[in-house]
Amino acid sequence: MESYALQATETDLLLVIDVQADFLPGGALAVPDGDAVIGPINALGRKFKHVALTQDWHPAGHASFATSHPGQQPFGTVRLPYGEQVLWPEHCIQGTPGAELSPHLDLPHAQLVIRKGYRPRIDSYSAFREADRTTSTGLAGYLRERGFTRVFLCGLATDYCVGWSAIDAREAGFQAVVVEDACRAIDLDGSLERAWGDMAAAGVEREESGAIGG
Ligand code: VGL
Ligand code: ZN
Repeated sequence: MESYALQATETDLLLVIDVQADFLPGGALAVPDGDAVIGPINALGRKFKHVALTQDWHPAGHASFATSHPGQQPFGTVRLPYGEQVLWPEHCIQGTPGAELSPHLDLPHAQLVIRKGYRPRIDSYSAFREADRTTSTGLAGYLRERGFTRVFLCGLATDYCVGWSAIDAREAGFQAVVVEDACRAIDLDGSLERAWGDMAAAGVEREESGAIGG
């Protein structure tokens, strides 16, 4: 009998972050090597009874798009009422092909798709809380009502949506484990190293998918 460092149980949820066409090769905001997450995520999915996904879901003209700020370029920053915002190429626009979840995900038992970033003036990297740090997506309440105590996170991108979601999971009172080989990063100006530091400080665990049994 194999033994694993961590065992997926009835109170664990696999949360698959933003595995959408625009973050995959050829997409508007392609994460380097982004499609490498799909195999590990599908394998993880077979270990978890409970799976949820997120979908970045912006209206056209969203405040996180460089094109919404005259004179600004993608990957620059601006100050918005809630703080500094990185500006991105237009991506994951509601109802467009770029916003679709990858057809190569094999997670037929997924139970929830949570959409985020749909308010025109607020970005939402986190699956739990928008970038103003106060507007809730409702995910914490959903998880609590269903009795989940631990969230395993994977997907795109490690240093933005995965990292912020993991930290907010901790803040909402859940255990959080980021499955490193099932994530890829954007890594903008040291953002990946910063994200791992912030996650560690928040009590987020870091694990390889091979160490997880189910
Ligand atoms: C993301 C940048 C902008 C992500 C979403 O999924 O990590 N990054 N929108
Ligand atoms: Zn986005």
